[in-house]
Amino acid sequence: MYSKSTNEDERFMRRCLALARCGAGRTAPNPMVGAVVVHEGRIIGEGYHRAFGGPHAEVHAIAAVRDRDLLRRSTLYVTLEPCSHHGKTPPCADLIRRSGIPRVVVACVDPFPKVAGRGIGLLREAGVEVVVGVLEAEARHMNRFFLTAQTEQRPYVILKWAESADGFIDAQRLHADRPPVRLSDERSTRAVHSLRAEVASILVGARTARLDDPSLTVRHWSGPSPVRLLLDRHGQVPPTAHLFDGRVPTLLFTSPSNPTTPPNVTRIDVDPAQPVLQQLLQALHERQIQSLLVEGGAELHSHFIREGLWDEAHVETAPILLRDGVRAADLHSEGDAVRWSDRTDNKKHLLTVFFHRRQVL
Ligand code: AOF
Ligand code: ZN
Repeated sequence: MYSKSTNEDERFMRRCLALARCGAGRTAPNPMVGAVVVHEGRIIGEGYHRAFGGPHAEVHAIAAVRDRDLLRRSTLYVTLEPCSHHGKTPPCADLIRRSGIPRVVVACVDPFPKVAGRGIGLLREAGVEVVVGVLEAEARHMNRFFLTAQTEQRPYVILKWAESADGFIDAQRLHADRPPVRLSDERSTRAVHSLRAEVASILVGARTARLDDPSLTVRHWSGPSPVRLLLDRHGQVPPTAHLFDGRVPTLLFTSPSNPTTPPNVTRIDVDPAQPVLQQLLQALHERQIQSLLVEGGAELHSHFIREGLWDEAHVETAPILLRDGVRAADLHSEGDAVRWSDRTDNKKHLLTVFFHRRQVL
């Protein structure tokens, strides 16, 4: 049974999306999910998935309804298809069926293999009217890390770099003796740190680790620091680097021929004869790491772009002339972005976001 959504459906789904976001940072590797129960245009129960392993959004929303008789005349709104499997919790589709709720509005189907349409199927078989696709784009964007892990079997990859007004990055490649030029300002640094707080892992290459000695922690924003990743096939980064300070877990991707292992790392040997980035993404996927922020350098970015292994790029353009370095335009053209949007945050910095062709949006 397919029926149409209404403006009212969108209004209540928007509330579900806001509720879902309350779980941000605590649900991974599970999705963020929000739900409301509506009776005659009024919300009578709401809830969200609060933390990994805990009750699902639908359970909280239905439990919050005081007058249980109203359930038989209510609509349940939920940002993700209700589950049909026995996981850490029993199936929500069963709970909904038993509660007598006659109508369910869902934002997007759950591609998780144990669910994948079965939740909706169970409800329809039980005679529940199910509407799918209300504010679907918003719901998919919110859970793009979770969804990419399910459909692509790899983490969602975000590339991030800053370039000069004349289109260069990494001037140190040519002038290793010069001190690094700071392209970011206070405001864009905060934006980067807020992005760091959202992702599960951050990667840099050996060159960047050596020249910039980054900590890759979240300092100018609140939130947990992601797992740090270093790709250093030949062991070029000194053991005194910040990445090895033990303050946040670090995974080192290197080759078996590298004789040294720096302190405070989990070492993962990659086969140099096989595609390295694919091995790296596979290792992250196995650890249920669903998002990766690549912070450079230029060579690492262009590898991800050339292999089509990215989903989103955050490019900051600074009002500085570098005059030489690696041409950022090379990354742009390799990126072959199909959709882009930009916004001027202030007169100085232009933050540009590209989306990859295989976007999950
Ligand atoms: C959630 N929260 O609100 C919904 C989810 O191991 P379990 O039992 O928690 O099941 C996890 C799966 O259930 C998850 O991957 C997703 O497919 C589905 N729906 N999960 O954690 C929720 N509705
Ligand atoms: Zn569930």
